[in-house]
Amino acid sequence: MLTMKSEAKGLIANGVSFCAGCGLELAARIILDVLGPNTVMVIPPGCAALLSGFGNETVTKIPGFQGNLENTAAYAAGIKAGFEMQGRGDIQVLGLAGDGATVDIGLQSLSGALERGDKILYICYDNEAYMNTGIQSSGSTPLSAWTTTTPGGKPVYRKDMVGIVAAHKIPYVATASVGYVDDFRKKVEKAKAATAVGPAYLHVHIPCPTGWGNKPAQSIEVAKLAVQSLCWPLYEIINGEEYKLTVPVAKPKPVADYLKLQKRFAGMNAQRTEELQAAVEKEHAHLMKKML
Ligand SMILES: Cc1ncc(C[n+]2csc(CCOP(=O)(O)OP(=O)(O)O)c2C)c(N)n1
Ligand code: SF4
Ligand SMILES: [Mg+2]
Repeated sequence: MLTMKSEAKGLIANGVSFCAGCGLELAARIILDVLGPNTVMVIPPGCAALLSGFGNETVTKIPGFQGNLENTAAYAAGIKAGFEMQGRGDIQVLGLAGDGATVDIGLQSLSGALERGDKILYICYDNEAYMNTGIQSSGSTPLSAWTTTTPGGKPVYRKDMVGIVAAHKIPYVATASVGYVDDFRKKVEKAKAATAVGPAYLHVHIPCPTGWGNKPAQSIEVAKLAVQSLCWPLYEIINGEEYKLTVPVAKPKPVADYLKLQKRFAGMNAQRTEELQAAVEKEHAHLMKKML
């Protein structure tokens, strides 16, 4: 294969058209760097579809398939079954889907694959809304966040998607963040290994400057603050029962520090910020009771 000097070394070429400061681009580069070329990727509509490219051009140097919003996991499971029939079960099949495609619209398909024990790796990149179609609220949009469909701030709590997946008792589940790359890479490696036995699921938090209203240069700072303020705890769950915190936060920062870098929380007053702080602490305390 002829390689241009300017070409990216990884499995995603230069020139991909994500917005400046997009956490998804970094996440996708990390994921494919760890998984390697023996991978086939299924992507539903959403921002990750940019990896498929336009027309007859693509930035992704592995085989891939863009399906529907409803059934990423079903497509991935079918492709994996086909490879296994051909004696090529070593090929990693990755479903890379947004929060809307995972938490809401593709949930039924994902649940079926997890129940069946299909040996696929499913990664949800969570930008906390339907971004590609204009920032609509999803089941993963956090309490009080502005979106075009929650102009006064989201009035209800997000779904506990990681808890829903863990309830299927699959071999490996973890949260991750592009703000903690070493932790993220290790989890992709563990998830890859777990698919020798059954399904693996990662839920990675990715800042989206376009939808969150943070400065593109501050995306990594925002991702780190989500973890340090306990809004996005980093942990893993083995076989649905062994919980392990992978990035302990000794001195949590106020949730307000995380919110103030993002315009989507600009409409919050002091009372709502306090309510959110209390809700985050309560949820975190509940999670800590499950840790080993
Ligand atoms: C059943 C169905 N409903 C709506 C759409 C339109 N649509 C395409 S991409 C998208 C947004 C998906 O959001 P998410 O999965 O969170 O990915 P993101 O755009 O945030 O990357 C929507 C609603 C669709 N393709 N299929
Ligand atoms: S809208 Fe958000 S997730 Fe989509 S490409 Fe832009 S920054 Fe990335
Ligand atoms: Mg989304």
